[in-house]
Order: sequence, then structure tokens, then C-alpha cells
Amino acid sequence: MMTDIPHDVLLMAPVMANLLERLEGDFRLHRLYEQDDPHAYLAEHGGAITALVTRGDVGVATPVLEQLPQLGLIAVFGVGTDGIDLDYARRHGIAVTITSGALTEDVADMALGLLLATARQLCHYDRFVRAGRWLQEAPGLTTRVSGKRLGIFGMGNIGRAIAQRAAGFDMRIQYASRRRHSSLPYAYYPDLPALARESDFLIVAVAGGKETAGLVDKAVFDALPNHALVINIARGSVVNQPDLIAALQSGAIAGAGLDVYADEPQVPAALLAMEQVVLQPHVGSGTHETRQKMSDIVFANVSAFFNREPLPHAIE
Ligand code: 8YV
Repeated sequence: MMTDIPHDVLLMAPVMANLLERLEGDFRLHRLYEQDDPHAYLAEHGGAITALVTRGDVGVATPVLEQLPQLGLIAVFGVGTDGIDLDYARRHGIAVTITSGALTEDVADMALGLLLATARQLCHYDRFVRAGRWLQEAPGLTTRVSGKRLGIFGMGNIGRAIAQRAAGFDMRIQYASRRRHSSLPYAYYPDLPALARESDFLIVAVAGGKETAGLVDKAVFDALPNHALVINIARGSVVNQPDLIAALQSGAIAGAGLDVYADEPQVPAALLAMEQVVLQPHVGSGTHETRQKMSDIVFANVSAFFNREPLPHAIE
């Protein structure tokens, strides 16, 4: 049961209305993103805040955490913890929860959707039909997806769900990741450029953060065949964005399908201008069904924390 005195919860960024209403209903909610001077706001209210809600794509800066001496929970709306200083959280006994299990399928669907859209030029031909160009010219040919060699970088839950889907397209599935998963029937490459050399398509599905920052760089684009397509549904930080743009401009690779970027919501003009690129605004998990589940999970974790119950989705 909740106590009568409302608990103070800090919200780092807008979340869906349904979650916002539930948090506001049960807690004293502090919306940091609405404050003109967040530092001064936290100097006044930070001492009372015991739980924080943020989004996977937003995280929380360590100086903010330093202004929250009583913080016991960071509840992430998403699965990415790359925007959170986990060492700081561990040292200060702050639990971290994520919306594990809720978004795997949607993000994998988006990866396949982007692959199909890029290879078969779905967005390009949508523009072609709408502009009335079909009346004047015959559409050109595109690239087959079925039966091709798919390299997946990262074999966590999302990587596996992508592989399952790709198997339905009779693709030859191979992957690079920190370690081999011996239970999986896919070829393992310890080295990313080696995987790239043998792949028609490369899907980036690895977690973001310091360990993976910039790993998909010029060496990888040079290793990929010129007809290769690169799909990123993970984090913009994993791909060296200037190297990606250079590879697309020089023809080192043939196209890209992107849901994530280095500096969201900024998308470089060079990418906007390219017809061989399909762009999405970080909406891999953005379906009604999944966002509702994510909202329920965040709320369940915050409630469990204040009820002193075990957290259903805590990481380690
Ligand atoms: C975001 C994500 O949380 O799970 C993640 O880490 O990046 C996304 O699901 C989502 O965009 C919420 O805004």
C-alpha cells in the first residue's frame, strides 16, 4: 500500500500520456524537462526525490544523479542503459529497471521492415507513384532480399528475433558479437570486418554505450561489398556517422535503413538528400501495443519500489 505522503518522482523527458497520468495520480511528479533552470530546480527539490523515470533514448546525466542524494530507483522506459552511469548507480545503491521483453519483436520487425524498404526501394517508389512519374517512365529494378547473406552485429534478444524473422526469408544468417552463442545455428565471426566481408546486408543490433561506440566505421564499410545495405535499429553511437555518409557518397555501400542517429533528432542534410537511404525517427518500439506494455512495466517497477516489493524488471 502507498503511504499518505506522496513520494517524489523525477521525470527526465516526456512519456506517453497514459504513463504520465498514472505517475501524476500516485506520486508528486517533477518534470525536469519543463524547468528553465534544471540545476536550480534540483537544488531545491533534489533532496526529496527517491525515484527517477527516464527513456532509453534519453538516459540521465551523472551531474543530475549527483543532485539526488536519496535516489533509490531509475526506471527506464526502454531497454537501453547506455545513457546511464551504471557504475555510479551501483556505487550508490540505486536500482535500475528496464522494460525487458516488451519491445524485442517490434524492433526486430522494424529491422526487417527497413531492410525490405531499403532493398526494394519502397519509399523511393512511393514517392515515384505520388509524383506521377509512373505515367512517364518505367520503374527500375531493385535488390532481392530472400536467400541473401545477412550479417547481424549483436546477438542479444533483438538480434535473435531478427535472425528468426530472416530465417523465414531463407537468408544465410551469421553474426558478430562479444561471444559465440553455441546454442545458435548461425555462423559466428569474432571480427566485425570479417563478418562484413561475407555479408550482403548488415543489421546493427548491438547495445549502445562506451564499449560499442563507433565500432561500425570505415573499416567495416570498406569490408562490406559495394552492393551491401546497412540497417541500424540499435543506437546511432554504434555507427561512425561521418564514415557512413562517406561510404554512401563514394558507393562503398549501396544504401542504408536507419531508425537511430548520432545526435537525435538531428539528421545530417547529407542523409536527407540521399534517395538510397530510408529514414525513421527512432520508432522501433513505437507501436500502441508495445508502448502500452512499456508503460505498464515502468509503472509496476516504480510502484514496487515504493511498496518495498521486489522490482520485477531490475537489471543485475
Ligand atoms: C526508447 C529505446 O526508449 O529501448 C530503448 O532503449 O531507445 C527506445 O525504446 C523509446 O524511443 C522511448 O522514447
